[in-house]
Amino acid sequence: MSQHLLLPFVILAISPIPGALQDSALSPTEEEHEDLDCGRPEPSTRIMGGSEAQPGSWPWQVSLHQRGGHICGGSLIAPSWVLSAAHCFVTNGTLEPATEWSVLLGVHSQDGPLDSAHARAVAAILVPDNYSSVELGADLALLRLASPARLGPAVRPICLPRASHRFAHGTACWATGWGDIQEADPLPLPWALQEVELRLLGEAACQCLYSRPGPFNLTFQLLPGMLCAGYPEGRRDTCQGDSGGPLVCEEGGQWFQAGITSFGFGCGRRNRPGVFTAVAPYEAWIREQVMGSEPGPAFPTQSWEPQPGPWEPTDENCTIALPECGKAPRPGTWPWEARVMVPGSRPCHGALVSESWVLAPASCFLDPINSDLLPRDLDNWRVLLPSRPRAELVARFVPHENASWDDTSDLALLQLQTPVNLSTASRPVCLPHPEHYFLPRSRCRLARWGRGEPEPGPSTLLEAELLGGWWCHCLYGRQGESVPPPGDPPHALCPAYQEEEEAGRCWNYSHWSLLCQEEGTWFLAGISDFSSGCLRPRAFYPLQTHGPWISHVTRGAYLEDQLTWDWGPEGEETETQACPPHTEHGACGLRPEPAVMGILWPWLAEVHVAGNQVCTGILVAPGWVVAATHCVLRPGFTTVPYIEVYLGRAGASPLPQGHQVTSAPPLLCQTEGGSWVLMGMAVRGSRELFAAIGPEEAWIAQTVGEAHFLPPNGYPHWPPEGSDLCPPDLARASGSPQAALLLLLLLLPLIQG
Ligand code: 4AZ
Repeated sequence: MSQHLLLPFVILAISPIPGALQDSALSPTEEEHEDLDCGRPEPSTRIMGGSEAQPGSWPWQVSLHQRGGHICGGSLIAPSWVLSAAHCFVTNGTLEPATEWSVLLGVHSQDGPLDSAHARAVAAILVPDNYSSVELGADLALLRLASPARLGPAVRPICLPRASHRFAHGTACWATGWGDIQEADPLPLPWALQEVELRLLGEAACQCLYSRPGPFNLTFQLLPGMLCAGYPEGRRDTCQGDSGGPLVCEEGGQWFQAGITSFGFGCGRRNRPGVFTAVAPYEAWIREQVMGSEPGPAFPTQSWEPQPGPWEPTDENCTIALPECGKAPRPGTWPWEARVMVPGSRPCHGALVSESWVLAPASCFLDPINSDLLPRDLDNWRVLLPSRPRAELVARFVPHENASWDDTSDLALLQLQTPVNLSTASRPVCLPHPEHYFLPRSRCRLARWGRGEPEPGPSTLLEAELLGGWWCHCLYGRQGESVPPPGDPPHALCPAYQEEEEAGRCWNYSHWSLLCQEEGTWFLAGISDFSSGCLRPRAFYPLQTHGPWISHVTRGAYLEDQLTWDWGPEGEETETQACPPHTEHGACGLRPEPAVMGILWPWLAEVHVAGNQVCTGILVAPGWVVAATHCVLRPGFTTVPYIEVYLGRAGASPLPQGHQVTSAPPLLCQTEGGSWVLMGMAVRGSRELFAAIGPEEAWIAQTVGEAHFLPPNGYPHWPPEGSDLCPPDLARASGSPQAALLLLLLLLPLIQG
């Protein structure tokens, strides 16, 4: 609620104006009518995604104040009556005292002079007996004014529909109010009344949209007495602070109030139109409450039978709106890729986040010596977007206020002088809402960011898979760096990807952004800095905490709700866990240095995948080798690539140029009897945590037939801690990441190296 609207002038104006009753005498024109004239703004005059209204164009709109601030909207329906929403006045099941409230009439800007505005005290608030909460309906209230409003050009009542009144689906109606312009983004000064055109949605169409899991995975059952207005694609909507205000539709030159702003899931979200209390079904209740009041509200008869419009499908199967952001023809071809060119510096890579705004690291535009902003002659700045023939001009540069000292806020927004028409070649990337949860195992990609270098090898090197928050915390902790335990929102995102260190330098010792995919839609999930060097997994700063800042500045960035909710067999990763114990050399005391040349483990296999990648396999039977799935199957590929297996030479000979070595070492432990046992395969992105082989015993036995297993409970011998073998907690330590193993059937006589 917009409690922040503390208007000094209101404190003076809210007390009933002496002589208000006399002031309220109807104008001669209005006295001539038997019924109250309603729904006609002065003929001479004339929210989210809306615009400022013409002063006086919605003369029935009132502002309801409590303790000097605007809380809700309302509509004048008769000189002494205002219609609003019950939830504005009921807290924890208790109706607030009428004396706390005042009604501001004829107001446009709540910051400006009071010109045509006046205030009235509230004598009574009436709420239907069956109102309990917004989701259960009957969200309406009547306010009886302590003295009648003074009607005039800026203060007139709206017409109410009779119970039999039908508003055609698809009708363009208008909602008005002083509410937030986006979620958690209050209307800025001068607090001028906003209007937005919304289309009435049929009950079936609205229910269909709300039956699809959306924000917070929630669905909602629309009830009789509710109506929906808005658009499947969202973006235009009412928001917090608009509640109680009217949704009005014009019929034959007269405006009728079809709805009262009640609630919605967020504001302007896709497939989540605003929910309104339908006014027509409450004709009898309203008449009953205002009985005896002269003049009462007007319920004009509907002048025409609504015909189904051409837009209205006879059978309302619903059109779910799909995301407009984050669609890429193929990974790596990013339609949001923006290069910012500033004279005298190298191009800076950023991302298009709306039709008019590009997000990029602020550090591109900071003086590296003193962290001051570079001279800002925006005239010479240019932005290159994919498939746009000409460079875009830059109109505004907005760095994040913490950009120069906080790496997690190293962000700046650049406004283009001319908005781009979105197309398949140029479209924004989706940004996550603060409550977004990128599921472990999400498919991600690294993308160039800032002055980052391009990757030195094939683009498959940029593929990544997200680790769960706990693994991120545990793995990082082992490397002397701290990543806090998973939080909400998360503190870090850890993607596991391939990275080979070249001459002590890792290739991505550079800025990167992290794109993560959900249902084929790409989100800008995180950004990295240089500080983490070659540590694995690289921790990325989540971008979701910056969603509100980006929306606030851009007023139209594509924030998209979480699209994937399948937690997988391991369930939600929120309960407290403990990191597995580890020794100096890691969970199982593996030596960090590569195997000494010349020592050949007879079961080690070199698995060559698609001619350019090598990972380790283990011979478990004469015709079978076990390898980690992630070595062999690349994300997105459904077919098995061409694979060759070399035995008896693992690590012995140098690899041909251009081969990438995938880090997936097996974990071998020795039994008391001296035999070596394959205990696990390293999880992606780690050399220290292992997916246990044990749980896969049945699958391996069934597939291979002839593999040798330890007898039940035949655990290997565990030497004392500190030695180079496994600590007893291994079974627990290695059990959590899902084992992802692949058995390779060796078809041909083995190629001896
Ligand atoms: C509110 O909290 C509110 N987008 C009003 C309308 C909507 C959401 C919230 C609909 O007052």
